[in-house]
Amino acid sequence: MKFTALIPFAALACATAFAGRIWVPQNALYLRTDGLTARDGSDDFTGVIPTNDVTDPAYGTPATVAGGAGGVLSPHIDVDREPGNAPVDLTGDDFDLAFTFQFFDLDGQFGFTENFNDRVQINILPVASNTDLSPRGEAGPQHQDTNFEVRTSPNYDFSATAGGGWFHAEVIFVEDGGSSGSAANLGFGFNPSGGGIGALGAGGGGDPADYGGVGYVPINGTNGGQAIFDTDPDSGQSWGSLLVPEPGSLLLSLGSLGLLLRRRR
Ligand SMILES: [Ca+2]
Ligand SMILES: [Ca+2]
Ligand SMILES: [Ca+2]
Repeated sequence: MKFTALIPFAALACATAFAGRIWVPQNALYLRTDGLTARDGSDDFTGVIPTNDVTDPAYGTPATVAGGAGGVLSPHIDVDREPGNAPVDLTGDDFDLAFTFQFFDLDGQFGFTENFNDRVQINILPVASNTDLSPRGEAGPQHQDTNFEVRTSPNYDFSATAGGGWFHAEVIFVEDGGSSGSAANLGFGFNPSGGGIGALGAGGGGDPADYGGVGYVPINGTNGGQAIFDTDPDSGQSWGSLLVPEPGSLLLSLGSLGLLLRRRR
């Protein structure tokens, strides 16, 4: 797969740089790790987490094996149906898909839903801003669903701790064998108001109609359309991914992005 084919150019055209950091709105970072052939759960959630270092030589690698590195920008987290919505690849067996992104939530209460076959893990960390991923409080409780055809809908409530603001999300989807993707309806979604959609804390039972697809309009089964994130009144941003080049390479990185844009035209 060509590197240039993986980059959402419209998003990069909107990307902005802050003191050596590049914010790419409305994109997640994605990596697929193949070769996780254990079927006893022992290699669940071991897929490589994307790095947001744009200077990583493996950046743009669509698939890797344990020990690899890199990340691919994806304008959506669409895990609904095989073969997948590029660059997300749901074909084959024995892989993990790992996504990271940052989002703003005004009151610190929100929820996710998933019905991914086979398994899912979600980690949420309050961070300083979309251009500073320093923690600003304790991480939320780690959510795991290791049942392959059960919808789970964890809610989060940071209102009494870190409060509203920016959050870093890390989501890992596991496939062993058989089909992969959503067992029914929306495979993975977000709701910006955690209250009222099941008990707060891990495992609330959400209606898929109350959750939106991240960065896309789902077309399979019940769903709430495209997810809506709150807007940060300071930056005007709602969700996306921060890329962090080495300080000395910022101009090189920006120049490379510009070169890609010119080549595309
Ligand atoms: Ca496995
Ligand atoms: Ca909220
Ligand atoms: Ca499966």
